[in-house]
Amino acid sequence: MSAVTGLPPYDESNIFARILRGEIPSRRVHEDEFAVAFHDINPQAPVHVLVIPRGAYVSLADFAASASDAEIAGFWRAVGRVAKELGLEAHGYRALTNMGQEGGQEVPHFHVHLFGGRMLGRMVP
Ligand code: IU
Repeated sequence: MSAVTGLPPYDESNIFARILRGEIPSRRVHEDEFAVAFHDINPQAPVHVLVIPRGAYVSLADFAASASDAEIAGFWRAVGRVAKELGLEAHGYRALTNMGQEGGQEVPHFHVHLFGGRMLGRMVP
């Protein structure tokens, strides 16, 4: 277990690592030096996109603790840019990350969900 995340160390065979390497196809909507974004395979809203850093970080906790300032800035700029490119800014959207077991994280590569395209429900745990 990682002291930082409470999750196992980064696993290079996780599904998003394989998507990053192009071993598994994805419907990419954006890619740059720091981030890649693609449509979620099980969308929960008319627009449901995942934005992931290119770096190998298990979770938000790992990313916040270990990524460089340039990676952090570049990643979050990409999140905002993707939302804008998808036309979500006009009506609003939700950015969300699940962290660890109790946070409901399933894929152990840090990712931010972008939801939009309809009126979203209230955020309740
Ligand atoms: P979570 O925050 O780790 O729970 O979200 C994982 C997401 O990854 C979830 O919404 C899945 O539908 C999505 N996903 C995907 O887009 N492609 C895949 O091959 C797999 C999961 I596995």
